[in-house]
Amino acid sequence: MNTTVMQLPEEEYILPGTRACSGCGLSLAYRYILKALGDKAILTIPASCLTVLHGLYPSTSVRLTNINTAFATTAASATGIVAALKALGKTDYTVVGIAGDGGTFDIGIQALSAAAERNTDFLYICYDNEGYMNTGTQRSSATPMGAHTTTTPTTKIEHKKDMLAIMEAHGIPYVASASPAYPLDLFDKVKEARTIQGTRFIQVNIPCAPGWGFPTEDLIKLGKMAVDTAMWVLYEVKAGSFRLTGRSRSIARRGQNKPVGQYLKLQERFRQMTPEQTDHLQTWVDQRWERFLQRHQVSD
Ligand SMILES: Cc1ncc(C[n+]2csc(CCOP(=O)(O)OP(=O)(O)O)c2C)c(N)n1
Ligand code: SF4
Repeated sequence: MNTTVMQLPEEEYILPGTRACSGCGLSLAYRYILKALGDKAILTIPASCLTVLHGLYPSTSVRLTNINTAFATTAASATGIVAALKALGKTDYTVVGIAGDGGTFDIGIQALSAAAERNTDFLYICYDNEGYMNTGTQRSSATPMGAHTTTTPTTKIEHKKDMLAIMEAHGIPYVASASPAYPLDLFDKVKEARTIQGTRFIQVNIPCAPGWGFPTEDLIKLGKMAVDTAMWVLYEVKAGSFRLTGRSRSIARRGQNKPVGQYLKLQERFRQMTPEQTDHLQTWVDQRWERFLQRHQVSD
């Protein structure tokens, strides 16, 4: 699939006026995710910025059926919805669990791993703003090394957990990374995932102005710089076959990643990083990129 802007559905599923911050990367990503899902989707969402975006009962800003579930239970809740639809003989719905990185990498991982191990027929989307943003920017295991958060006041020491690799290791049929800075790539991946049976996992990078410390108008610049520096790599693994996609694919073919320092300097959260920490992060990124390149060449 290579959808063009002109081919995007005109239907909007987010109504004007939400409770998300202005310039929220999640709002933008969600708009394209819902366009790709269409109206035959049932969502289940735990406590997060996304429940805030959806609004307070009895009003909502989203035109799809949604269950607000407990923090640890997104994938368990999705499993229940899948079973209920099966019992009712309804086969035309896509069941979608959507959670933040805290609700995925940390507190929701047990239910998610269990559902993936059973190859439950649902799509799980992790929107990864690299912290517990809804409750005031605490660190999660998705927070990158060197970032200041309210629970890492002298910066985080550990590197970001590789959740995509963990999900791939479950042997599920579809795993992909995406970014709202590349909305057509994101749209195509969600559309592709819809057509596949079994557990599908997509992780979307979400630049978050208040949590990361950048001016709201720089949202797309941040998303693009994350990919240009390989802090975020666009790829998919379909039925075990790996390929870089979009901008990451172009860089692999005829380009070079920008130094991570260019990405770090755009954000307040990295202000305390020492030159040694930056070098350390660059080495980590370079080694990871090299592994991606090797997989890409083997599969290309
Ligand atoms: C069991 C439980 N613990 C803590 C909370 C409080 N809480 C609500 S949202 C949230 C942060 C969610 O972080 P994440 O999943 O990364 O989503 P984001 O807020 O970044 O969108 C927390 C800690 C809760 N609702 N339930
Ligand atoms: S804190 Fe970040 S992710 Fe959450 S609504 Fe605000 S901009 Fe969006």
